[in-house]
Amino acid sequence: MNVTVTPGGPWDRVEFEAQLRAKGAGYHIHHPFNVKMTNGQLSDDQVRGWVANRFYYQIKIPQKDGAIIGNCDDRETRRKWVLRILDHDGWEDNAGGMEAWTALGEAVGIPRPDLWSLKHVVPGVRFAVDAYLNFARQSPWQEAVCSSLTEMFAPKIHKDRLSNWPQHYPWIDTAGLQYFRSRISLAERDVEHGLQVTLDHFTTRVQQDRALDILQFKLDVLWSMLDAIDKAYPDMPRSHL
Ligand code: AHQ
Repeated sequence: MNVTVTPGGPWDRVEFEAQLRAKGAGYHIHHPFNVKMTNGQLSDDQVRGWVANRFYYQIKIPQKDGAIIGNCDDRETRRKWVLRILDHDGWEDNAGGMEAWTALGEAVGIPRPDLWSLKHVVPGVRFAVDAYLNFARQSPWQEAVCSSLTEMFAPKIHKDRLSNWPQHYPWIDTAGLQYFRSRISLAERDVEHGLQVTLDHFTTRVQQDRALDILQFKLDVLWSMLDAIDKAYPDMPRSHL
C-alpha cells in the first residue's frame, strides 16, 4: 500500500516514535567517559567522582518531577507521575532510590556525609542538572514529560553496569549496584507512560520537531555532565617505565 506522506506533514505514531528512538545515537552511553567505564578503564577516583556527581542529578529528579506535577492539570497524569517521586524519595518503609545511591556511594568508598554534602559536585554538573530542573519548572508539563524520554535508552546502560562492574571493578561490593537493578523495570514503566503522553500531545510536524529538540536538550544535559566529570577526573598519566 503506497502511503502518501505530504512533505513536512506530521509523522504517524510509529514513525514519530522511531524518530525519537533514533536520538539514542547521542545518548551518554556513547560518551568517552562511559566507554571508559564500560571497558574497565576508570580509576577508583574516577568511579567515585562519577558517583558523587551523579548524586546531584538523583536528588534533583524528585524536584523535577514535582515541578511537572505542579504544572500538570490532568489528574490521571499526576496519579501516575507521583510514583516517580516516591521511587526516589521513598515512602513508609521503602527507602527509595536516594538511599540506594547512598549505598552505591558507600560501596565505592564515599561515606554518606561526604556524598550528601555535595562538596564533590563540579560546576558543570550543577549547571546541567539545574538547567534540567528549571526547564521542567518553566515549560508546559507535556514538554517536561518529553524530556524524560532519554530513559528509553537507560535500561541498556544499567544492564551494562550490572554486567561490567563486578568484572572490572571487583573492589566494589555488588550490593551497591542495587540502584541499577531497580531502575531497569522502573525505567520501562516510566517510558511507557512518558511515550504515550508525548505521542498524544505532539501531533503536528512542527510540534514533533519541537519534541526532538526537547529530547536533544536532555541528551545534552546528560552529555555535559559527563564532559564536566571527565574533565574534573582526568586519566592518570601512564607511568613511564
Ligand atoms: O536513574 C535515573 C533516573 O531515575 C532517571 C529519571 C529520568 C528522568 O526523569 O529524566 N531519567 C533518568 C535517568 C537515570 N539514570 C541515568 C543513568 O545513566 O544512570 C539515565 C537517566 C536518563 O536516561 O534520563
